[in-house]
Amino acid sequence: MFDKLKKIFGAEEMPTNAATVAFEIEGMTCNHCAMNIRNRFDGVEGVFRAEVSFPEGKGTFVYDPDKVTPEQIAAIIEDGGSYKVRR
Ligand SMILES: [Cu+2]
Repeated sequence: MFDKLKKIFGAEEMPTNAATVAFEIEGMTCNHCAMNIRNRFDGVEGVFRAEVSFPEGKGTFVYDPDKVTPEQIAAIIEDGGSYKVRR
């Protein structure tokens, strides 16, 4: 997994302590919802990767635990109230 991340982000951006969290996400009705959620993480410091699947109703996030918490990631998903993370 770290090798894969290195290829995507480049060695200099590669966190040595990257963690992964997956959430079930309620409220997505189409692929655009998944894209919408994914786009919320553009430029969010400490989130290296955001994968959201509408068919699976799920989001997987790779993050730096020194900079961001799973609760903060969940709050970004739920911002605006359209989607709900099942914790
Ligand atoms: Cu949608």
